[in-house]
Amino acid sequence: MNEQILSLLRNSSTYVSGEDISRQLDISRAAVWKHIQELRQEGYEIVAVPHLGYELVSNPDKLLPLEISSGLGTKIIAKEIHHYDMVPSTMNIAMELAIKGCKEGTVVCAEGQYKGRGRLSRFWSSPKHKGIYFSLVLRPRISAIESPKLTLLSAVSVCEAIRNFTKLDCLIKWPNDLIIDNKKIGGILTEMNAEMDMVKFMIIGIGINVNTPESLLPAHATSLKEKLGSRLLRIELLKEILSAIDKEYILFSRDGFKPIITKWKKFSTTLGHRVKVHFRNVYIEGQAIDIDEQGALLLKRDSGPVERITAGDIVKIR
Ligand code: BT5
Repeated sequence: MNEQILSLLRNSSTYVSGEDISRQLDISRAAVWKHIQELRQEGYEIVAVPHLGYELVSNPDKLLPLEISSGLGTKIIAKEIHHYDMVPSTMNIAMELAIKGCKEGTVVCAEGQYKGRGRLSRFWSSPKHKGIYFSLVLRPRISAIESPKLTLLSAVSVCEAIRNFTKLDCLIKWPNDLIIDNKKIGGILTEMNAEMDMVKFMIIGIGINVNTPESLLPAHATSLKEKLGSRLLRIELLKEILSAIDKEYILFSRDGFKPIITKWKKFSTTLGHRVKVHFRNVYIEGQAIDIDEQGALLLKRDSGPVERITAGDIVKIR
């Protein structure tokens, strides 16, 4: 009902009377008032003028489901959206929903996280109302070994969305870092549940520093606001990201992984460079020469052989 009232207010260039709302939606005047109060509590600024009615003055700077869905037009992604104020991590909530059988494309987003996490349980700084933090449930028909493909697909989608939205030169550092001017502005965390080697579901966690001051971020991190010099509407960027993932995911199901690799290579800040890979106390150095059709990094070692790297952190040497 709140959604319908918002839509009436949005579609009117002037005040909408309580009587009109009550008649059009077939609810009592008291119910209209109750819903207006609820919307105000969510942060919508709605003025009420006696004898004239209600007017929507401004939308809240929150990632509210009503706002995300409005005009989104995706086919699979974000048909179901759960929004929270502060949570430990959106990953855990999405995991519980997925286990209970939620719809593919379900999104869990939060205004802030106090235990936001990266890979290997590293922390993810998620200050309230500053960034975009969400987890997405996917049920791709792939084997567990193919799961890195979805990390790369997500990275390509987010990178494209940021480039379109901000015109900044966003790049991808293998496998999951979003980079602008050598500083990290976002990251992707993929967790999955597989059975008999087939993926049952995957949770894609995405964190982007949008209006975050560098003082709230670790060293080597920055935000879109720091780069652009002005604040961005988080909700608009989130919508752009969700649309991009929807598009890439549908293409992936139809045409396979090749088109994603092509795009990934275009945005890569890794390929063609000498890098050091670190994984579980092992360091390997070499030339990052390619990505294979499963999304693994191919590293040519000085001693000759080409190693296939499926996980780890890399540092660019030159
Ligand atoms: C990542 O891990 O880059 C994946 C981050 C995924 C975060 C999202 S937010 C929504 C969802 N819910 C969660 O709880 N997580 C996901 P990794 O590559 O391991 O990078 C972690 C490292 O990045 C940390 O060790 C820090 O050095 C650095 N870091 C922490 N917070 C950062 C931030 N906000 N921006 C840039 N770097 C950060």
